[in-house]
Amino acid sequence: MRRLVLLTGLFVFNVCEAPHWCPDGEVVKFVDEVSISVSSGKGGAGAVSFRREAMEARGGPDGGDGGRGGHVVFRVQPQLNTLIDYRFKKKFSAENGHPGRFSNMTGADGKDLILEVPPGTVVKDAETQEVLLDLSEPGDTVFLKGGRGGKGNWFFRTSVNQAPENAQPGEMGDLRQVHLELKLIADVGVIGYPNAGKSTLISSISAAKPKIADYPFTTLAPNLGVVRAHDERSFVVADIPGLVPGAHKGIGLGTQFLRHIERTNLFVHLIDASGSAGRDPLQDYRDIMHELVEYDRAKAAEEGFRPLAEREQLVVLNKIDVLPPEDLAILQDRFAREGIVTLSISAASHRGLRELVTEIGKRVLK
Ligand SMILES: Nc1nc2c(ncn2[C@@H]2O[C@H](COP(=O)(O)OP(=O)(O)OP(=O)(O)O)[C@@H](O)[C@H]2O)c(=O)[nH]1
Ligand SMILES: [Mg+2]
Repeated sequence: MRRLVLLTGLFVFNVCEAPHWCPDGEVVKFVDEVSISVSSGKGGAGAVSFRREAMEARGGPDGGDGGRGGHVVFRVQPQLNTLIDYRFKKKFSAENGHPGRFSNMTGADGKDLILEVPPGTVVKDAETQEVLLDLSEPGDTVFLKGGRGGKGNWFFRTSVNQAPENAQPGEMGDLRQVHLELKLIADVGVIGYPNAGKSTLISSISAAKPKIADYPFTTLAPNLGVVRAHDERSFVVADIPGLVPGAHKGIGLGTQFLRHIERTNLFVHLIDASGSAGRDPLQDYRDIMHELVEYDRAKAAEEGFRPLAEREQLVVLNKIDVLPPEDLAILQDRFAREGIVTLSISAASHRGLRELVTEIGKRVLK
């Protein structure tokens, strides 16, 4: 179920419906994968040509060589973090070499095909699954060489055959079906109470289709969506199962899922502003912050651990479609008086999502 959705001017895609669950406590990794066919260019043909000059009736051979076909090159581009560009176009070909010409002119080489991929991309044979390239460091790797250009008839002249009429055709390029795989780590983690609308948000800004329902703990494992911001770059958002007071003591689903966003620098802290569950939204915010602080306390001794409560957060009031504007203004003001800047959205009706995605994009991609 992969599809393209045009949403308030943003292109948004799905990556992978089934997160690859990783029970050993590592950061959950999701796999972005695509199959494509790539071909290098055919070499240009050598030319058969003879000099034609005013004072020379029978000029010698002067057919030049054909140019080399374009190579297929994988370029590791650190700014990329998904394989989103290969989701729809499936066939990629380098340019063929140009034929040789008269006056012993060599044909131009075909243009190389440069395939930009994020670091961590593994290139496998689509059929055998054999790993062909493991691309982690920035730089270029020639994957398929272009065919050699054919020799022109100038090359074949000898003392006994001074007017050869033969030239070589260009060598064929290579064609391969490959499977690209990338393990993704979320750039943004969506946290909040159960039913805050975390899965609804991810389904509205990406093509991921997590289960959504009006009961708590609908989400039992993180969901992942890839969002493409309007500037053509993309980022990965993970929806974390809901937290409740006492989660650090194992209440509800506990805080076990927070480990999946330990390497995430930005959180969207989503709050049900409608108060539909009978709770106060500002208190919801404090409750979740308290759970983060408790989580941090338990992890403090771990080397390299960076407290979650101190990470950058976008505090987002959701479900504003069912909140009278004056109540929303009062709520925004209550947060503001505590020094908390809020954004307001309706994940269900898409209000404010463009601004939210732009804001996330600015912070993640800066
Ligand atoms: N009116 C309104 N309802 C919303 C909005 N966003 C989500 N909901 C509803 O809120 C309920 C919970 O939504 P989910 O997206 O499943 O919430 P969640 O935060 O993922 O919940 P858990 O997975 O249980 O933690 C569903 O009934 C949604 O339809 C919104 O913007 N407006
Ligand atoms: Mg959910």
